Amino acid sequence: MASLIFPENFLWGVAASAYQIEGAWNEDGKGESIWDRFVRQPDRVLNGDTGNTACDHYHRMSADVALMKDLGIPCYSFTLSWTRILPNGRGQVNVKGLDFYDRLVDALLEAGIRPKTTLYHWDLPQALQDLGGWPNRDSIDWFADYARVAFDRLGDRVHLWATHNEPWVAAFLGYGAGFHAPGICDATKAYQTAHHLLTAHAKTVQVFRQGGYAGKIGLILNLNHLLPASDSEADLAATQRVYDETHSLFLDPVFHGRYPETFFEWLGPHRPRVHPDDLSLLHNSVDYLGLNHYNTDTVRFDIFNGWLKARLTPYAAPGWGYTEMGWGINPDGLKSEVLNIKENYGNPKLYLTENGCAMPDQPDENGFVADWDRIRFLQAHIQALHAAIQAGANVHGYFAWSIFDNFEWERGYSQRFGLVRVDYDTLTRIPKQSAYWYRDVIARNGLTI
Ligand code: IFM
Repeated sequence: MASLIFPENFLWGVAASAYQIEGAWNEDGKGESIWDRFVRQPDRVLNGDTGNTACDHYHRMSADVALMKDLGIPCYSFTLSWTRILPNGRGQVNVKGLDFYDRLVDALLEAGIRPKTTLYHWDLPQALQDLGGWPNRDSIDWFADYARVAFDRLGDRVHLWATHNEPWVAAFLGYGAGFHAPGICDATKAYQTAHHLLTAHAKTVQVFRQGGYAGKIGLILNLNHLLPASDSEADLAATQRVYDETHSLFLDPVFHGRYPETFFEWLGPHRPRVHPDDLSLLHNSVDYLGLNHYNTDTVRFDIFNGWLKARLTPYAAPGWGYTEMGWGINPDGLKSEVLNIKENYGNPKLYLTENGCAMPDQPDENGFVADWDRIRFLQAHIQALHAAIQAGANVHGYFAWSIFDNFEWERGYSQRFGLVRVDYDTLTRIPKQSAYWYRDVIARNGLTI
């Protein structure tokens, strides 16, 4: 047996997002978001599921925090619902909405759990979508103004902030492929959205820094690992294009102050409009980078597949298979991604802000799930992260996705990522084996393997 111990003060946590767990979609003055609208449209979400109730966290918040305390969780990463705070996205503040997050932060601190707060996890106010949404350049100011309201109210107690979670998803699944709200399929809008999300992030960081709020602020990116399907020139070039869209498009402006020019040439008419000052605002606009990592894909040239002319196929490493999402498991992919950030982007301070898996959980007669497959996944990824740290990566924390089973977007409730099972009929929470296993990892600050 060997022990893999993490650095002192390494931050262990769990993550969840507002729309996926809160429910109470139209209570206490909350406004409509693009997801509230999207789920009501036919055939958008599997089985017609909605986040109307989700895990009912809005009403069960105190008990949920108590459960996290029991499970020994040191940090809880949650997101704010923009329309709970500003029902129309701007203008009138909804006091009851802000009060909810105020109570949540107080409850966490009281329980000895550090709050980590993300401003945007895909639930744009519908009123702002009606004005054009993220493709409208005004979205930069809408977002920064909303962020200021959140900083003013919570900034005395929340000292770890993120602007966006996975802007690639918001831009390309929301405005490009249309699988996510607002369900638009338009490549030009998708790339413009990516640029506006980034610039809104940078402007918000400027507000944070100039406002003298205490703490650190970062950006969270989903970086899947990519492997070319072969050494052919066509597959290598296709892999580079997918890398550029998922990685360089977000990392280059933040860490190098530029966009990937060759990729922008490839985009031709879809190339986003960038104002002269945007890149200087973006350069060095994070105190830390959040990395969400789940899976690896191989990439093959495919002339018929989208504007990138690339086809992705899930890749599972030898001895591993696929999760319920169909995602390929390859723990080494995590190590490669972390080391890529270290080597090519200046070894910034990094948190592994999401990692986990949907598995075919089988509850026993008491609702208990002995999820050894999830434990094996988590253990291997934490081990890979440890190896990256040993190789010099500047990693400061790990967050398991997710504390609860929850609403998995277009797949509804069909996918269970939680350390804690949620019975959707009774809304009872039942910690799985993995929750107790993770409690031990946290207590030891590492793994025994
Ligand atoms: O559930 C999502 C989350 O909202 C963003 N990151 C990936 C998770 C699993 O798909």
